[in-house]
Amino acid sequence: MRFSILTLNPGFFRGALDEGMIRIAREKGLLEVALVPIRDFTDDRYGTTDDYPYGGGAGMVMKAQPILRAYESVRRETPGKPPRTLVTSPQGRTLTQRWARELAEEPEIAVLCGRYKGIDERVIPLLGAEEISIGDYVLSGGEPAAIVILDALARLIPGVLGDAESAEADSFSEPLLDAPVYTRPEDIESRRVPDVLLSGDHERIRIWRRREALRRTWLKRPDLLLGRKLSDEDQSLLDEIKKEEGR
Ligand code: 9D3
Repeated sequence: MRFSILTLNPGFFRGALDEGMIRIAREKGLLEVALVPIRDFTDDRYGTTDDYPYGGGAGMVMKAQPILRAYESVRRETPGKPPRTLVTSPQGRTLTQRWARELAEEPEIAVLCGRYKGIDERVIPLLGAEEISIGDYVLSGGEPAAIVILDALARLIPGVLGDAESAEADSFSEPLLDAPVYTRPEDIESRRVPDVLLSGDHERIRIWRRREALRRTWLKRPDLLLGRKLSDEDQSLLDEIKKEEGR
């Protein structure tokens, strides 16, 4: 996948691109990230990227021209089919795991990071872009959203994760919270690791983990269980949990 980031603030991404899953995907040659500094595509000597909003009001608006020129430079890099183009925006459709899985299949994505009060509205249809939000809280701009999107997609690109991890990643299509995990030592200020995890009985451990995953989901994210068909095993584990939790 080629992932182009059009931004007024390329410095934001340095570091993030060289760590974690994004770095692994890049090192494996499965992901290429291109930072496109919008300021490089301004046409006046001051490098003006924003201007006052028509109709007045507070805040500045990102100008269309530098963005359109930056986008043309992306198109020149990989002629052919246009990239799937996203614009970060609080007005966007919220990124979900389902949408991330779909986007991870694209060979080329361009993300335009919004800043200031917003982007000249005409840019969106001109780029054939989809607006994307990462959730209902206020960021100061689209750059952190672009990193979140890239991280979510990078780990879904085929070959980035090992087989075991990919199998686990798939199981988000079956969204349950994780069971608690522990590592050494066995005792920390009298808080002990649950005995079952030290038992070596893999079947008991599997069932315990499943029960605790269901318990946490039931207690912390009951919305994830609503309208979901449970296996007979899950249903009887959940019945036990409800009894234990007195609900
Ligand atoms: C709808 C919010 N606006 C009300 C006046 C103000 C505003 C808040 C935050 C305008 C721009 C921004 C900057 N946010 C983003 O660019 C952004 C964002 C976010 O704030 N939350 C979640 N996802 C995203 S993607 C881009």
